[in-house]
Amino acid sequence: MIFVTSNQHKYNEISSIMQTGGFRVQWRKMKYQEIQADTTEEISLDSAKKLAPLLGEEFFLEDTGLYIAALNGFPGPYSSYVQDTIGNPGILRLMDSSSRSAFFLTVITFYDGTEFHQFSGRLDGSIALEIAGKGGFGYDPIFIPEGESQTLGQLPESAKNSISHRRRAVTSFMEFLKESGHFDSISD
Ligand code: ITT
Repeated sequence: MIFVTSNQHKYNEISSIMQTGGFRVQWRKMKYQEIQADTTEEISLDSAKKLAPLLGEEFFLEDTGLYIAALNGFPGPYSSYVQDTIGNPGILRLMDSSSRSAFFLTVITFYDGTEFHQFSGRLDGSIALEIAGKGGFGYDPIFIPEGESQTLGQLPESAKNSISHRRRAVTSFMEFLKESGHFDSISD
């Protein structure tokens, strides 16, 4: 199963999760242009539609956003730009000390050679008061998952992969693949 992303961390997480589910992932390292849209679903679908004629075979990609309630969902679909510009210190400066709830949303779009299918996964939590941890990537050092006291940057990779937004999206994706017979298992 081909996974298109420019981000090594995403590839590592996805391949490790899918490997446990019995799927082999092939990394197609590509940076593609993303539209600026209101939702992560639209961005993910638009990117897949543009790549489908270029790749001409089955593949999937995913778009992820961090949605902060007190900032009306910002940075959401702008997560990539915001991470590259103001980064985690900038996000912390935008927040006051109360009302720090947030969630990550991952939307996978799978192209089966004919049609597009979407699978999403959400992880609720809150924005930490300060940057903590060197693990993970992107917003992980400022995000504390619900029920935890440490950021995703402090938790071991295996803990992130067992609860994450990406894990949840991938789980529905793998169920779909198994049910629909799109099988590309390690044992082929
Ligand atoms: P591709 O589009 O090439 O797949 P990207 O890094 O641009 O890679 P996204 O647009 O999906 O990926 O990511 C938006 C931003 O959110 C980006 O700055 C990421 O670092 C960050 N991000 C994505 N997944 C994350 C996660 O699990 N934990 C923390 N930050 C994450």
